[in-house]
Amino acid sequence: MKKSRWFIVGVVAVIAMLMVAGSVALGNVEESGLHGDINGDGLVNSTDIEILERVVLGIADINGDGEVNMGDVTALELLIMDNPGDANEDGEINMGDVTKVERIILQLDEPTANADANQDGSINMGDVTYIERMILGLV
Ligand SMILES: [Ca+2]
Ligand SMILES: [Ca+2]
Ligand SMILES: [Ca+2]
Ligand SMILES: [Ca+2]
Repeated sequence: MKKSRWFIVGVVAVIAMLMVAGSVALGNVEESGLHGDINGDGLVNSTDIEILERVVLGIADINGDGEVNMGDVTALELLIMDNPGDANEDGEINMGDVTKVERIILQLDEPTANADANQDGSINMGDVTYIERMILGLV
């Protein structure tokens, strides 16, 4: 009776040790996952680099030439600039742009490409009205 109880204690101890060892191993995998194991297969290798490249290129390769470089910065700048009505070029069309166009008309600010909201070639009250209509969703 005494012997079998010690046997059970021994087995429980071994199982406990295995569980601890297992969780430590899992902890290591999770740790590596935080540092480059993008597909979560427990390895940090060229597959993860490929996935990361695909994600980065998908988001950041603005001009679609397969590389992320200064060309994409320029392309993104052009995209932002080619947004008639976004006079202050912050990526949004709102009352800030109305104010910006008014300031340009009053010659307080330098004209910006996007200030010609209605794209008729001049920056005037027509563009203020146009941006207000854009904000209201009328155009
Ligand atoms: Ca991996
Ligand atoms: Ca590119
Ligand atoms: Ca704006
Ligand atoms: Ca105009």
